[in-house]
Amino acid sequence: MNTFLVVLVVILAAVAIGQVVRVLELSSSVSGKDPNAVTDADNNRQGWYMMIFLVGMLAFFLWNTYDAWGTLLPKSASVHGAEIDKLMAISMVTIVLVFFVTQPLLFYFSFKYRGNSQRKATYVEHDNKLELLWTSVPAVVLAGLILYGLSTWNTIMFKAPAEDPIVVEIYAKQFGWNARYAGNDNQLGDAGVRNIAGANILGVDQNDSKSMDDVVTTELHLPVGKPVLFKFRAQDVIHSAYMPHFRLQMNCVPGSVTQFGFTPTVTTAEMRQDPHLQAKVENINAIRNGRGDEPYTFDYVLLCNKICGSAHYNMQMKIVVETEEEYNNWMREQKTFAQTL
Ligand SMILES: [Cu+2]
Repeated sequence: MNTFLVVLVVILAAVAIGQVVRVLELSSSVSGKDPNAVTDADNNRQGWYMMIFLVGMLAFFLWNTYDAWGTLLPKSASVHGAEIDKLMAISMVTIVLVFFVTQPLLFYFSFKYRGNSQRKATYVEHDNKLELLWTSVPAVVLAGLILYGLSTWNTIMFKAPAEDPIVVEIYAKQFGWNARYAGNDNQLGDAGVRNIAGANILGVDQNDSKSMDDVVTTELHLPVGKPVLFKFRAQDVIHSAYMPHFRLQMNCVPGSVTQFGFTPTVTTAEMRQDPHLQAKVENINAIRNGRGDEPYTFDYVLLCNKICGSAHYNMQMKIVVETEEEYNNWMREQKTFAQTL
């Protein structure tokens, strides 16, 4: 009933506005004026609307940036992450500077050269100098950003391999993650979907001697400051291993192995002391508290960043970055592949 009344009121309001406009048109035709003629007063009003919109838009941009600042990721927790953050910062500063120069000019010119019955527009057919300027300046700036991005990518992806990295397989399937550590020999045994049977959910090859000391886990533990080499595999569809706090993402593709080498620099315990992160966690817990949910404690997380099916949203694995001693203690408690057979 309420909806019906609202629709009725809207329709009647539209009819009423239509009638008022019609009356205005008729009255101006009686007095001999063209109802569609644009007057200087109309142009002035539209010009000032442009300026008001400009100020409102810039104010909204500044408020929005300020308001959302606390939801940004905390400082990077990996060596290469600092490079990615620098690239991101330089790109964003460039974009925002250009925004603050071009948008005010655009709106100000609309205002300054608004219609005026005393003034006639100049007809300009073509201007080579202007064309050259507004083509070459953005081209040079964009080429600079792209070259900088490519060189950052190259230094992260094609650096000399670290000596003796800890080799860990990250295994994706609908819908969950497993990690497989290479064990004492630091070499992963062969694996493939045809070997999947019973508890051997990763399809580790029992006939490969390198498999026996491998360790399959449901949590990812990493010692701080030690180089790690991830080998990514997928069982069914393409997934994407996303570890935002390390500024790391790599697709996991069925039938092939992708890899990424990096070094974590901040332990979970240290990251929990970061002021930016603490403010963020407080904000989350204020919301959770309002709903009567359990409080949240920060942990690094591995998420899937490829929409891979109905439970994609819940595909995550806890990551713990700890001291080498804590890592070794944890590793001693895990079962090797041979022990699970
Ligand atoms: Cu997935």
